[in-house]
Amino acid sequence: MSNNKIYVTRSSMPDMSEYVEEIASIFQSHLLTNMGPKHDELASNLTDYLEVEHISLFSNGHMALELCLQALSLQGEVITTPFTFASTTHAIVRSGLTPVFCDIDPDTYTIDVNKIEALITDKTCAIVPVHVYGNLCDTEAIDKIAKKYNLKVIYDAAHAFGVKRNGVGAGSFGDASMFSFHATKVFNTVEGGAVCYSNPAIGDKLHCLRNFGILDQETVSDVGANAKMNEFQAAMGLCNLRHIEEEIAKRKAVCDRYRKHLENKEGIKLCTIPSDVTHNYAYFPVVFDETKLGKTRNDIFTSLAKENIFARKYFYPLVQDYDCYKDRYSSDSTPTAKYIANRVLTLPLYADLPLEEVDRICRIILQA
Ligand code: T4K
Repeated sequence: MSNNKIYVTRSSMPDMSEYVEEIASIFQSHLLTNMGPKHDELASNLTDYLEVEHISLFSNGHMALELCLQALSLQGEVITTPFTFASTTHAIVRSGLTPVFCDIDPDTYTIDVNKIEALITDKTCAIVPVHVYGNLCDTEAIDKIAKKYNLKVIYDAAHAFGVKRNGVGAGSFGDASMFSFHATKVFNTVEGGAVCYSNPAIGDKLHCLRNFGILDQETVSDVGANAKMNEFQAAMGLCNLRHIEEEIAKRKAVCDRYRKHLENKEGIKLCTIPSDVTHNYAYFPVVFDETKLGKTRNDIFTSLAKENIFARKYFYPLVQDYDCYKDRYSSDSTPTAKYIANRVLTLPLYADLPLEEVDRICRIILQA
């Protein structure tokens, strides 16, 4: 057994010297936070990179999503999926809204657009779909439904940094999209997040909400929070953004290697990337069918862990089964999500994961 522990991911970081150079001016200016020059430079660079009209930066993705829901002054029910990280549902609930869970598509694991309309009531105000693993939702179908029923659409694009369909970036769909820049993401600012939108009025509200609802020194208009991205976070972002193409290319090489070993194997299902999509290779999810393999996902998880390889069951359990929600919801209402959550493993994936380790991981999986 190798003593080297391999985790599901490992944060990408610039050379220390690059970061030190980037933060030198912060030591001169003593401007550490509250939308300083690094923050503004990063916002501008990200607007260009993501090809979006407007962007607001936040201390983390969760606060970005939560404050975005508040900025849109929503009330009532929000249709979303349970196959996601805790943040998506928590942001809805913490904003005083009621999540209504829709099942997922069996191939992309994003919201099943054929099941949305049946969940719409006179209380529905919005849809919060998730581009899970960087797989884009069926944005066209969602758009049609939203227009028909006059609903807002806020995408949880936490995983979709840099993903495009037909050249259109993930930040351009719906009323707004939230990205996460957490340490575990394709692009990180240590912690961080953003909301992209085309209506500048959303930006005015977001800027106010992320800074305690303060409009100016003598006016507090909203019950806001503190969700500002600080200068050291922004500096990390400026460095990491310079290397983003190399980061994504290296991740692609890791994914290609996984595919070479695991594609077309009985009982093993991989996500396919549509030809019109430019992906970011954020995650490598694999669904294991125990009826064909004779082994469960948990058996494979354990076989890997015995070799110091720590894959993750993203996203198990489903949100409805969390202690804080299970009294109100049942995961039986979303059978496809339940099926996938019980069988999926996301395999280790990061830019500098040696390809020989990918070979070893696949050997263990195939032997199991
Ligand atoms: N929506 C969705 C769909 C999301 O997936 C997330 C976050 C959000 C919203 C909210 O965005 P943020 O508020 O986080 O910006 C991790 C991340 O903490 C979380 O950001 C992410 N989703 C989620 C899918 O994964 P955990 O609890 O699994 O993290 P943890 O600490 O177990 O880390 C996983 C592995 O990453 C570690 O084994 C090693 C590696 N790692 C971790 C950290 C913290 C590093 O290499 N460096 C690090 O600094 O949630």
